[in-house]
Amino acid sequence: ITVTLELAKRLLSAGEEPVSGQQLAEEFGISRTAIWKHMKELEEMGYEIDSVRKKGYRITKSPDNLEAFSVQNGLNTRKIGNHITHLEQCASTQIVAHKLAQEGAADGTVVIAELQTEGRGRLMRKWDSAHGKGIWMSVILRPDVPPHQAPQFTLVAAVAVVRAIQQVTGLEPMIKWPNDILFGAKKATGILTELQSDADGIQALIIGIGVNVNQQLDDFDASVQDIATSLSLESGTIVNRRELAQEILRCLERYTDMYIEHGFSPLKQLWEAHSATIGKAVRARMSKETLEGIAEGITEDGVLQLRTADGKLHGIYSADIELK
Ligand code: BTX
Repeated sequence: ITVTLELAKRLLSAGEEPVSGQQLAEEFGISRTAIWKHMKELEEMGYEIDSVRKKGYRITKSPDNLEAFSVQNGLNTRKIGNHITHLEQCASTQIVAHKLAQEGAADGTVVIAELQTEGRGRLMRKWDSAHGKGIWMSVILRPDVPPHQAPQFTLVAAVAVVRAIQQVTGLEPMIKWPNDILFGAKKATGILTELQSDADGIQALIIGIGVNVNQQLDDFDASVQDIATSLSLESGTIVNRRELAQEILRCLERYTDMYIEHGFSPLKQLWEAHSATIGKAVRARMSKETLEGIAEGITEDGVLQLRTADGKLHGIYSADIELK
């Protein structure tokens, strides 16, 4: 299987240009018949291959998977996605990414899984991650910022994901503070930022992004069918996960760079432009109390400003928000 995938990688990197069977046979040190057999295997895996007589082979269409090399092909980022670990299945990409980060994985390393058996949300809640239907990925960043700025990365990531969804699908999702991306009242994406830090500051940020892409209603766990939606349900078409994953990585690089260089102000504006929360009457459930009021905005630190009926302005650092 590895040789087969290496061949796919080789052909994809040649783009439109066919590569001859003879040349591939020489490069891989195998016979032309073996090359031909690998091509048949690629076709079974969902690749469409054009074999041009005398000239060679060319991939005209890749299957909808998130193999490292197919996500990297044409990605054109500086660092995010330079290293990608793609897994058919894992408990949670967050767990894998934490481990890789501890072992010294480079800034911008990405972990992607086709299936998560124990995908997680905030506060140890579950994230339903159907096989091959979504983008379940964790991105390791090593920004040189103090730990108290970590929560802002959730907001930056939300802007990146919304812009990528708009770009690839034309849909217009909204952001609900701090980490949900919605269509109407239904959640299409969750973002979870976790931190590895020590006395010297942030060692690594692990940004977990879960996007419901091609689920139909019955692909969701019964417990979330009423509150979840997917890009396919919203658009009525099948969305190319690879293109979307690539665009998310590009946007994540663009907006985290912007944040590190220029601070939160330009991102605050972008965030507010896509916000489903600002100006709305909301209920904020926190661990100790629940407040109701109007969400007036977010501060430069990403803290939600909630004005209660008695006129007081409250800074909300962490809560579940319900739109009333
Ligand atoms: P959250 O705590 O804000 O949301 C979790 C809640 O969302 C659940 O309690 C459930 O009600 C609902 N929910 C669960 N699964 C889905 C779903 N597929 N679609 C819509 N609603 C759902 C949000 O946490 C952060 C989720 C991050 C997920 C990514 S996936 C890649 C990475 N790995 C991992 O384990 N988590 C992150």
